[in-house]
Amino acid sequence: MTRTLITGGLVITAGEEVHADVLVEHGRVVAMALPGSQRWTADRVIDAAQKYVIPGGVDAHTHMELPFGGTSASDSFETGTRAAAWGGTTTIVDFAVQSVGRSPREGLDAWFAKADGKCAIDYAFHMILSDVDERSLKEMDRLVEEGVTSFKLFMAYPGVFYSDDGQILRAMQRASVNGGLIMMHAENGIAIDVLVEQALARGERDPRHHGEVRKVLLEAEATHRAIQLARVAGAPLYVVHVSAEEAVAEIAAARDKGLDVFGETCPQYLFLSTDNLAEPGFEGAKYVCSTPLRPREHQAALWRGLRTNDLQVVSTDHCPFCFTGQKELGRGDFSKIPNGLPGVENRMDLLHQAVVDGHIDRRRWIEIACAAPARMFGLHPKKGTIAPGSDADIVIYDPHAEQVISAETHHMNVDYSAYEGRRIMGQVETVLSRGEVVIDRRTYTGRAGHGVYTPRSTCQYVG
Ligand code: DUC
Ligand code: ZN
Ligand code: ZN
Repeated sequence: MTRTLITGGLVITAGEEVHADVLVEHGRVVAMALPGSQRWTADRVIDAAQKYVIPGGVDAHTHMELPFGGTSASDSFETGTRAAAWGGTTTIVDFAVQSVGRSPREGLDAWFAKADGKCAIDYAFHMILSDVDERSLKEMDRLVEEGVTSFKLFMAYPGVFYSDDGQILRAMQRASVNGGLIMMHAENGIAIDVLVEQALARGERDPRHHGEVRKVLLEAEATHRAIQLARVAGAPLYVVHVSAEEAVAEIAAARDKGLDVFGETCPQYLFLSTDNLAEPGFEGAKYVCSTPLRPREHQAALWRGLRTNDLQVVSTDHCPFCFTGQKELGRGDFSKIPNGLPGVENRMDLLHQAVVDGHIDRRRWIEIACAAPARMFGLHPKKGTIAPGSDADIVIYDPHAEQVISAETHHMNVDYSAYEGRRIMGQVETVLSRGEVVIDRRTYTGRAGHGVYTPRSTCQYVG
């Protein structure tokens, strides 16, 4: 097994920044020391002078190959995890889906089959519960024991993924006992469906109306309701893809009461807005996702939430659909545009740009993109940090390189970029996944099947 030495870089973790040499053996970090202070020998030496040495990113919200809106997300586990590696992410937690009328176990097995032997980086699963009944509740216990320790429920999408308040309460009660973490898509889908119908009847058919019917108040109301249900059940709660200032306020108020309520936002809510949804022609379809993009005034509250720790995690909700042939399904009817944006390759870079722009500092960058998602979903300290004993998932990041994001150069299997033309300071140079170099000075050296399934413990912020 190769022994690798990474020399002279600035090692950044959520806890500290220190110039250090990092020694890697058998896929793990074995030691760290002041630069040049040890006479370590190695098969491979990576010079990281003038560079950052950071933990590989942990993207806790992806949807590779998700069947949705009459089509399927365009990245397979193979293409999506390769793109993730290019962007400095070395672990994804994807969502296995329980179909209505089927057991969670069947859904999980299907997702294992999709990912097996395909992934360039390590992966784990959450479980989407679409049918909360006695059988599903019993299976939750077993899934937690096996390392699928988090469960997404939807207050949106009636007839597809939707759970009513009774089902949500039962799942939360179960989670309060078995240690699972409920992840909530908090939008009032019943009310949204009424507004969709009324908008279409008025002839409002363009992509921008997607943002108008999925109202801020309906995200805030659902967030509030989810929090109260979690309190009744005595369960922790993680709210996914928070996009509205008013929803952040609900989470902040709950946290001020000392409740175990957590929030995630995504790059699209931090960097894009309803201005994108309103782009001329059908261009706005590229930006249709749920929760929807908001007016840009909401961004300040999201950045503030990330600084104050009212929001803990930035994941991508990577759910790509090509413009041609997929987003186009909704020409003339915004409600038929498949919901989702690509982004698994862009998250680490966009958040580094946020460091350059002064929204967050370097350690917070690593915390929200690596350490906190690893802790939230039971992967720490194996993932999300650089420390003796941790997996050697390490990125050599050049903070001085400049790049322009473009579909021409990205590696995701999707025909547009939501960030086309955006200038970024900083670029991933080299990536190690469990000690294997998978990106070598911007050449892909990884392989499908290197990535392994990684069972998780329960949320490390609770209990
Ligand atoms: N939101 C999306 O934008 N896509 C997939 C599912 C979801 O909740
Ligand atoms: Zn969702
Ligand atoms: Zn999602």
